[in-house]
Amino acid sequence: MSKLIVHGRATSSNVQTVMWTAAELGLACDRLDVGGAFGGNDTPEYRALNPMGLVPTLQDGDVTLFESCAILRYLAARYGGEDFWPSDPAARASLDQWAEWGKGTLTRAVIYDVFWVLVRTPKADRNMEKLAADVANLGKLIKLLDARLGDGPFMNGENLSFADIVVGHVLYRYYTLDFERVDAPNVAAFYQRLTEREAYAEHVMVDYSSLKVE
Ligand SMILES: N[C@@H](CCC(=O)N[C@@H](CS)C(=O)NCC(=O)O)C(=O)O
Repeated sequence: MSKLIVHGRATSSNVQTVMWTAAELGLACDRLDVGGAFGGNDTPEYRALNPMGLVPTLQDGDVTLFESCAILRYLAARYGGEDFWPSDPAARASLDQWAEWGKGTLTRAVIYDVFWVLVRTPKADRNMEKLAADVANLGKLIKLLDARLGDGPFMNGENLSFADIVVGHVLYRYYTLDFERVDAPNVAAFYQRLTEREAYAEHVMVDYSSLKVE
């Protein structure tokens, strides 16, 4: 098996999804700094790999893919074991519904509604009224996740699965941003378990201060 190549800067949460997955699956991987201040994602060569000009892009031998969650599912299906990517369609779908929710609903609420405002929007341009409503909505989502997680340890029981990656990758930002969080002991315990994993610490707990604008 050839080494994976991931194009994308370490500060991108979508790149983090892919890097964390590769590390959990024990896959050797070279990450290339592309996007953001590094640029390089708008060249014809890069667009031939990823027509959107976004990061991440994965190259695995002859396979080239964009969209972080499509990459995650590909790596999981190709290299993951039964716990990480259940072969039974019903068992997998019951996790996948939460993965889909993690990407489409929770990630949006954390990254676009809160992170972008508090980190990537100049103070003078922040709409604090909208932020308050979005934080309240995020609190409701976190409560739903809290109920789903129960006492864990992971969404599929004893071992990590692809769904934990999609849901868990945004929790580092959720817990390190400066805003008032709801009481959600199961989510807090889940996050604590993730922070104890080497792959999460290395690829997800990445300092994002270089993205901050005042
Ligand atoms: N739906 C895509 C979104 C990709 C995306 O928006 N990537 C951002 C970084 S998180 C990006 O490429 N931004 C431009 C840049 O970094 O130059 C995915 O999940 O891969």
